[in-house]
Amino acid sequence: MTGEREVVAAALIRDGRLLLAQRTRPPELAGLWELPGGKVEPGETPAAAVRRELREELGVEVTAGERIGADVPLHDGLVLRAYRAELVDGTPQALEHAALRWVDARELGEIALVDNDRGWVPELVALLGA
Ligand code: 9L3
Ligand code: MG
Repeated sequence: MTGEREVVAAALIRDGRLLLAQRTRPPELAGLWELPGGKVEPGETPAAAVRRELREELGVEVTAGERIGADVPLHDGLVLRAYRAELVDGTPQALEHAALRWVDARELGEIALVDNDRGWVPELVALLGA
């Protein structure tokens, strides 16, 4: 086996707020909030995966921008990486999540994030311009 499989997570920021999505699964993550995203498919670029995942999960068109924060090693040789995203078309809807929330820097510090996304909070707060 060569290489790791990547999971992308999108930092979609608008008017000083970050979009968070509340997971429904697996049971141990249900109810916790995350940056939306998912696994990069074989042969797919991370940027294309950001666009596809946000289309599937939120029903929006985005462009994927620069990486932010550190790599997060997951189970099974997966690595989680965060990318900025710009909304191009549509209004985010919770198509695969329990709910969505636009949070400011203060709210981001208080909400129950999935553990894997917690390390990005300082970078995200900086982007939110708190
Ligand atoms: N994951 C963690 N933080 C995130 C995302 C999008 C994903 N912001 C983890 C949860 C799963 C794995 O990555 O263990 C695959 O994600 P998904 O396909 O279940 O969304
Ligand atoms: Mg997902």
